Amino acid sequence: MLTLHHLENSRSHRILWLLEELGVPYEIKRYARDAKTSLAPPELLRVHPLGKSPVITDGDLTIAESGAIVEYLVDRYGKGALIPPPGSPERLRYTYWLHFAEGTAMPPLLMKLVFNRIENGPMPFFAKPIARGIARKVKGGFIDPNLDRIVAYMESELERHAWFAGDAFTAADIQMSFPVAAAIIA
Ligand SMILES: N[C@@H](CCC(=O)N[C@@H](CS)C(=O)NCC(=O)O)C(=O)O
Repeated sequence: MLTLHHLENSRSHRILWLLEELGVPYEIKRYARDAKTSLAPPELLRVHPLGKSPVITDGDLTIAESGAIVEYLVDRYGKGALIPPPGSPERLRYTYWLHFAEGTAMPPLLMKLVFNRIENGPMPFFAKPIARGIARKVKGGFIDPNLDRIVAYMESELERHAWFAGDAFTAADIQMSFPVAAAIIA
């Protein structure tokens, strides 16, 4: 039985969604984040050396990295579903957005989360003005302009096509759902 090692409030939701779309039987093992640090619990380190989620186990295989998991599931269980035909322009767009999600969109979104925490998190009063000054400078000078461009690009592409890869819903839309949701609250 395929097992999804699922961390609450995480990228793992995409894999849950994909498994449901594909109708693959699976079991789910849930992990809670540390209440203070939001980090994954150490039990996940027993599944994969990086201790992050999503990660799946399927027979002897352990597969981490959501893009790799999406590729594996679509290839192994999809029977051609949720992926455009090989050689089509849509297939190239599918591959592009599958990688774009973690390669281009998530890094500045994660940086924004970290610098928001630095700006608003608790710290000794004398360090606050310095920390806030640095956080605002990094956000204003680097993170926000990058994010604005990324979001404008995603929007312009979705004005031209109903879905990221073209006219049909694919696994690339599932992969892109996390950065889209993160961009809304960033
Ligand atoms: N690029 C990886 C990122 C994996 C990742 O960072 N997952 C986060 C959850 S969204 C995590 O496990 N965080 C907890 C931790 O780092 O302790 C992927 O797409 O699978």
